[in-house]
Amino acid sequence: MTRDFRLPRLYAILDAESCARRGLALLETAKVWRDAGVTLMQYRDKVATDASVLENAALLRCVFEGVDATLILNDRVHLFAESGFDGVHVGQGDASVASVREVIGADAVLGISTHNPAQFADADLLSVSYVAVGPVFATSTKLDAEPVVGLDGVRLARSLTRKPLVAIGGITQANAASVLEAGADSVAVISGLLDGDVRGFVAAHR
Ligand code: 3NM
Repeated sequence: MTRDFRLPRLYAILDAESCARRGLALLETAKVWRDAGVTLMQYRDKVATDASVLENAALLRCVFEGVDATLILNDRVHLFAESGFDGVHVGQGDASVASVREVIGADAVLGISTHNPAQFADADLLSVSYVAVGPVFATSTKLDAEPVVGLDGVRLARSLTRKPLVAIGGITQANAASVLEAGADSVAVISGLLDGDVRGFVAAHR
């Protein structure tokens, strides 16, 4: 499945804490997103135990069974094989990309977060499947977010990497088009999906 991985314009991030804060059940939210046409989803849970993450990963796989969707695990590289997911997404503070590749193998999808020009340029040389740039706009989802890079940051990242480019941070249905116009191939969204109209978002960026 991962060999012909293509980045859809909407990259949905199912963030457990963001769901819990809104009183939304994780699996029910995933089902709504699946039914709305989401085809790329990252499962992000910064606080749960490994056992709980694996349990949810198995359930999420069931939710997307029979759907041509790509499932990405946030961090927890050591759980990748057992998760049955298609890839992992790592941040700058995590293990080196080379060591992550060794664990997950050459065919798995691997994404990395970047926040400044040096990181955009460095990421172009790494064996990653895509580069994420952010935060594009202010976000209250990630408390330790780096400074906002803005649309100019997206343009700069686009000029510094040939990798597929994912933009993240404060993206909503209202501003997604401007982010894509700035050069992103895909927009990664948490709040904009939990608080917005997922079906409309998917339809607008098919
Ligand atoms: N990473 P929302 S910003 C998870 O800049 C994450 O790398 C970011 O959430 C980065 O769509 C962010 O609710 C939060 O703004 C995105």
